[in-house]
Amino acid sequence: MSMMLPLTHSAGETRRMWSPRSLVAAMASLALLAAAVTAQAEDGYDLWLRYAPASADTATTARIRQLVSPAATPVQMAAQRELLRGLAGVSGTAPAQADRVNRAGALLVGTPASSPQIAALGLDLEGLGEEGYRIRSVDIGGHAATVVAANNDVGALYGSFHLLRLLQTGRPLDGLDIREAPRVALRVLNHWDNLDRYVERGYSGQSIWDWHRLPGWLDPRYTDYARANASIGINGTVLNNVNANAEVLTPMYLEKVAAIAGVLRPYGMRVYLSARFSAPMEIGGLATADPLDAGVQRWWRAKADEIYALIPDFGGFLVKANSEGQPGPQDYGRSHADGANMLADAVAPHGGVVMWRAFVYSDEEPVDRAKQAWNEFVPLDGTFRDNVLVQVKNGPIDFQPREPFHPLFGAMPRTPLMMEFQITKEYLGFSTHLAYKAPLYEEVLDADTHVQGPGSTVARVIDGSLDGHALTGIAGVANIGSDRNWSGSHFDQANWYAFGRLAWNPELSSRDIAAEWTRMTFSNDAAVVEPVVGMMMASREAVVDYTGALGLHHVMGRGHHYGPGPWVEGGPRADWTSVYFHRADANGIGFDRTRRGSDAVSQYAPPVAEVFDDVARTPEQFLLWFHHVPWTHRMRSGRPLWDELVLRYDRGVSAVRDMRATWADLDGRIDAARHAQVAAFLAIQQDEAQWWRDASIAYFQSISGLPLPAGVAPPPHPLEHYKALEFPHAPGDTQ
Ligand code: BDP
Repeated sequence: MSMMLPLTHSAGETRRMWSPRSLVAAMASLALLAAAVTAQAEDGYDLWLRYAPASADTATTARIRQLVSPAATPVQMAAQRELLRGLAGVSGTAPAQADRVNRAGALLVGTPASSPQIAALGLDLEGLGEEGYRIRSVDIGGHAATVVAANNDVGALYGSFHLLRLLQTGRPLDGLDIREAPRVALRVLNHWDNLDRYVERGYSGQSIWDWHRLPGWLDPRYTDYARANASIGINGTVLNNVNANAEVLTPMYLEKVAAIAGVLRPYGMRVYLSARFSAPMEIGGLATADPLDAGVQRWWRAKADEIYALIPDFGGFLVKANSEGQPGPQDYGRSHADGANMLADAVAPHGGVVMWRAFVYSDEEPVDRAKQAWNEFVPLDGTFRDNVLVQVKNGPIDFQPREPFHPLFGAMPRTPLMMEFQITKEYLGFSTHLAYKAPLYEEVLDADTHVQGPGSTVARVIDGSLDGHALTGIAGVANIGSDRNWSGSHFDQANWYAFGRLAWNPELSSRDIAAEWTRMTFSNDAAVVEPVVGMMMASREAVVDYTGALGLHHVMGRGHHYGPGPWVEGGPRADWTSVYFHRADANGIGFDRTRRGSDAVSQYAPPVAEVFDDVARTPEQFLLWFHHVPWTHRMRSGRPLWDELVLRYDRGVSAVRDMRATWADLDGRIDAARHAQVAAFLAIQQDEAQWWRDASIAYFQSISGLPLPAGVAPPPHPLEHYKALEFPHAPGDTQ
């Protein structure tokens, strides 16, 4: 669009400019320009850091008229830049900058070391550690001021983002007395990004890491990525896929990694790499990768020294070993602890850690896949080095829409266990389905392992308080890509946001996080916040319902995992089929993991095991996870299982219909571009929810042979139609 308004200042032009007709034209042009600017600004790129002007009902910002913040270090400069940007955005004018507070409405930011005025306040900063902060309303020389104080620069940076969040969400700035410190030490994203920029299980474009142009070109996106992560307290990132390519450890790539580290460092983020266990052979020319071989140990030590010479604050290694075909210590008859400890010794002199994944299972084992990680790792408890964390997926299978918590939580008290959540929605509709995952995270974190009596929650295992670990961590498999809106859909940004917030404090409520995110991302208008939060909070359960409720799991399409595939059977591995998991036959459905079945229940502490072992006490949401029951099994609703399952499929579809209607009503309250894309995606979701429902009912009915409950519509196509659908180019499949 070109600007029609004449801009020259000759008298004639000026007269023409103000004639009534041209004035109308000019106003129309301005309106168009404004719309264009807004549309451009509202493409989702700014995430929750839009810093939109505060609306009248949230005018809290008048108070900040002066900014006093040091800018002597890169971290201090990052905080100051963000504050200037944010304050200018929210209040419409940039605050005056000064060396000291000398007027009312000042914001004072820093540490006792960086700011004499903060030192003079004598605030108690004990217990805040390296990353915590306080935000207080104070009086400085008769001037009302807000202070963000921390022990370290990065704490002040986090506090600055907190303050900006208060402003963005319209919270009053009076009487503030906030004390925050992260409950978990390592809050880390795991990118499943390959070096050719393909993202495994990625649904938002290519990898943001532009390896080919690095280190010469530092895409400004890296800085915005760091800002977004720092704003929610994420302090680390693993740049490459767990199905790792050893090349990332070669000098050429390490130089690129160092360049990224340089951009992230001012935002308190460290880089980590996924290490391929066989790297000494692939890029080191050794004949073995045996962790007990002295040459292999030397190779890794030298590699660690080389990395730390380039990146002094390198975080360490993430390792997927002896899992799904990846190399590992068991190739040499060694244990996971042998492998992890060898790498741990290499990075220990530099303060690095090893995050060793517990996602291991083998189809050569006849044992229930859900039991294998526990069997493998529990005997190793106490044998890992101090700088090893064992990284455990939230559930025992694989990021399904719902799983019970992983039985390893609580079962390895002498080892720091790191949580691994998936942010990308491999099993929850890729990026087109609206599924807010924080309720899933919350459900797992709040689950009670009972290992040390009631209250032994998974959150307390993760934050180290249950077993007294200082080294703690939580990882999220990133949903970030090169798409303009980062996450593929506007709502998927909320999953990144919520992951960070829960990693900082696993006790936050998913609903509060949703409200916070909605206010910053869309609007502070209650007429937006309430319905949007309502949609978000219902969304994950809707996905559970239309993909398979009551404890069904792993019933998706083969390989790419797109769409329904409850009929999937055969192929290379039984534990990659659906029939392995649902075990439906003419009599009933479900995986018997009770003491009479695979006995997976016994991997939980006795009070939990007893509940899961007892069909009458097992929460119905896990019924078919733990029990094989007849189709006629009476549910708490009084309905037979078959009817209940069918009704859940329908309930899921109708929940999506409701979300769509709610969103349609928000037309005009949300900027047009984002509204339109969400609306289009919800339409896709509704079609696909219907497809899931129809295909699943067609399949399970072919097994149960039972009629549909009265009033339920039959699937429009025969089962063969659904089975014949193929999606050879569905995104994200393993390569
Ligand atoms: C599964 C994914 C696969 C990953 C694997 C893992 O389908 O792409 O490599 O997990 O976590 O969810 O290692």
